Amino acid sequence: MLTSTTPKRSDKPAAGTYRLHGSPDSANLVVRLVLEEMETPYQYVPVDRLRSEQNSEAYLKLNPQGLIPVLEVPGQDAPLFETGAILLHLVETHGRLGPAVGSLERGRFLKWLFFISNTLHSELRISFKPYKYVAEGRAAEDLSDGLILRIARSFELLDREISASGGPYLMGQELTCLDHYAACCARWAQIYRNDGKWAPLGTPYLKRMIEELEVRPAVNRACSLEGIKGLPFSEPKPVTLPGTTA
Ligand SMILES: N[C@@H](CCC(=O)N[C@@H](CS)C(=O)NCC(=O)O)C(=O)O
Repeated sequence: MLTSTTPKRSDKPAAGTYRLHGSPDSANLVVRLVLEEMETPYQYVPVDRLRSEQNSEAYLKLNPQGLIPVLEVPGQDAPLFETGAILLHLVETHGRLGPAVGSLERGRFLKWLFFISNTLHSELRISFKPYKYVAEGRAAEDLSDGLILRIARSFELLDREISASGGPYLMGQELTCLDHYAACCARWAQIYRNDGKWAPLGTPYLKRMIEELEVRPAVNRACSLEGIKGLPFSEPKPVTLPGTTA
């Protein structure tokens, strides 16, 4: 639930209010989906990627990696970065969108959260910007193409897990933050640099899951705040606002 927009970065966080730093359709989308799903108030602080604001002195104090998102959390002694860590913190704080510590399903939830964050999301990022790792040109194209095969395999594993859990979600009947995170990865895998190289056609359980998510009011709210039009996960279109992931 968005409370206000464009506060200055130097403002102190209002008591009890999260501050989400992001840019349209960047990894902050995952955090925004979860905050909207939890109906938790937050302020959104835009980071202008066109002006490389994520590398400004002020932003590097929030995340020394110069990466989006950051969530400032009242009551914590430092801003949070890393999407997976932010999700885990929100789940634990609000007792929603993930099984409780000590529950039977907790380990299963954790392993898929770390899988999405460490493997799927990481490989997607590298496939988008291979030139950060190898020379631009043939080597970069080969790296990106190789990763797309691995990413397709990761989506197959998620598909199998949804099937094994009985669906419609990764953890079975309960919606968790895993579903929002996986759906965003499916979105990004279909657009941006890898356009046309992967589609959720061979993963019917995953496809059905992302279609279920698309009709949720929280998803509609989050996507419209990110400038995402149409069906965000099953028929994604790149955002055309300045400062997007592309
Ligand atoms: N491991 C990080 C990855 C975050 C990430 O890759 N953020 C991208 C936007 S989607 C970013 O900030 N890119 C800016 C840059 O590379 O300069 C996380 O999970 O939060």
